[in-house]
Amino acid sequence: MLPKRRRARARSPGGAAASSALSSVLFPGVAIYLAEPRMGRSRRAFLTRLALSKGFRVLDAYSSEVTHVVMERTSAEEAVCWQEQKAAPPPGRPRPALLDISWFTESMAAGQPVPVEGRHRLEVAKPRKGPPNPAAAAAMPAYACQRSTPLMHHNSSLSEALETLAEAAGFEGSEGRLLSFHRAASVLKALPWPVTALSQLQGLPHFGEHSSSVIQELLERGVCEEVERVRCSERYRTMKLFTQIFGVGVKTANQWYQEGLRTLDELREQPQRLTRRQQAGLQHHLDLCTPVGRPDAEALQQLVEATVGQALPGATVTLTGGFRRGKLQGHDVDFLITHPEEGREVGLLPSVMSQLQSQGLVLYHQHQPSHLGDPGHLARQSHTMDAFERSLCILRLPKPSGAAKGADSEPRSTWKAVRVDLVVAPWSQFPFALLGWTGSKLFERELRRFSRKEKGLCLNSHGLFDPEQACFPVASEEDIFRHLGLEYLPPEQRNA
Ligand code: DCP
Ligand code: MG
Repeated sequence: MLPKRRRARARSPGGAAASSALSSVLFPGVAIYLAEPRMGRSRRAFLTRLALSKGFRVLDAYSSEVTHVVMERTSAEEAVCWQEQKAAPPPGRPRPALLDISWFTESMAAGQPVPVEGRHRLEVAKPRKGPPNPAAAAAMPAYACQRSTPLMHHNSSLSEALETLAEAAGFEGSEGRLLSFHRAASVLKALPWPVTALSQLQGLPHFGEHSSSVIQELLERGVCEEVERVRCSERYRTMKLFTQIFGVGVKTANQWYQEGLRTLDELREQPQRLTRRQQAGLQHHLDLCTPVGRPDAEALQQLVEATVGQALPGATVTLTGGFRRGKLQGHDVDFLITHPEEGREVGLLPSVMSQLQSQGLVLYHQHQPSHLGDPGHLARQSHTMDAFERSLCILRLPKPSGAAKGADSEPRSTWKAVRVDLVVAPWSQFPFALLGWTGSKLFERELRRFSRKEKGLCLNSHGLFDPEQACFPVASEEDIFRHLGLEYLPPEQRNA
């Protein structure tokens, strides 16, 4: 611990650097509050500057926005007492994690928030029999859009097990089971405390017999046999391998599996069977299955913004998808482009693409024209496809100089392939497009199901429509939540 702290201290910047870093929050899903009692004011100020300089958000006052409370030389009992004196968070929003300084120093050394583990928590020293607040279980709303789901939560290993079963069900085409497991996993993500006993699941929505028995086994034995069996199975591993290829869905992967294909090399031997997209996906597979980090997403944002700004001054580029929800990594980078004068965005994307191509940055792209003019398309209910013009690309992202050489001085590739989606929305539909492209996928499905079942309205990435297909006028995402009678959830609380 100490060496890490020393390293962190050695790297700490002066006051000027710290204040200039205030504007560049790299981890919007994380809001730190350094609790002072044992820390002392000057140490707190020092740690604040350090965190700000590394792109963390540090709040000066305790509020419902705080996600991580960090304490030093404080016992679990004291920490819990301290928190109980604070105002309870609004309904549906979890209490922040109470963490020892070790989480903070490790995160500073890593240059990003490290996952919260049991050893960081100040609660674990004082295990409880039931949930800290039994009313929380009863009050857990059924739809993911009615509750906050932060990126970092208290039940990762349990939710990951259920998500493996969800994924495996999806591979078998069993949509119902896929959704059941995903919904149960998502409830765990929203819980403000770690589940330590099966009884704590009582009263929680979406916990049927199957999901409950998986959790029971995990709590009692540390592993679940069914999950382990699935993870090791040839079927799951092959389907995962194939569906990770750009342009390959469950249907194609299953067909290949049924034909006895098992490896990427076997696919490469039959290029005539592959679409152009799949060929590009296989060609750049190694890069594409390496997660894209936030710095890469930001570099791409600058590139896309510069190109779009040159092609059409006044047009805006918004980073959406997982990165907007505060994720540190993603499988691709999603951008939404618009222009405040409706209609000006028409024709923009082809000129942006040819500009990128002339710079040699496009390894693959497929342009899909807009279907916004198709009759009846706008009010159609679909959780995946919208009618916006888009370009699904693989871009060539130059690596920062210095990254091009390995420790052994062997020259490495100076660039890497990254999946990028560029989507163009007309200004009037932009809030719906932004909401639809921010995700998570389950959050979107739940929001649309809530609109339909509870409000009798159809929500998609183009609008919110009443039964006569009239669209509600909106100017922001907040307006959409308001029309639906939902409390607004910022993107970093949509990690359902
Ligand atoms: N989306 C959509 N229509 C598509 C593709 C995606 O409406 N044809 C939505 C679903 C997601 C969001 O856009 O909510 C982003 O899709 P991704 O698949 O990129 O998902 P994430 O960005 O959340 O995940 P990752 O971090 O792995 O990229
Ligand atoms: Mg994405």
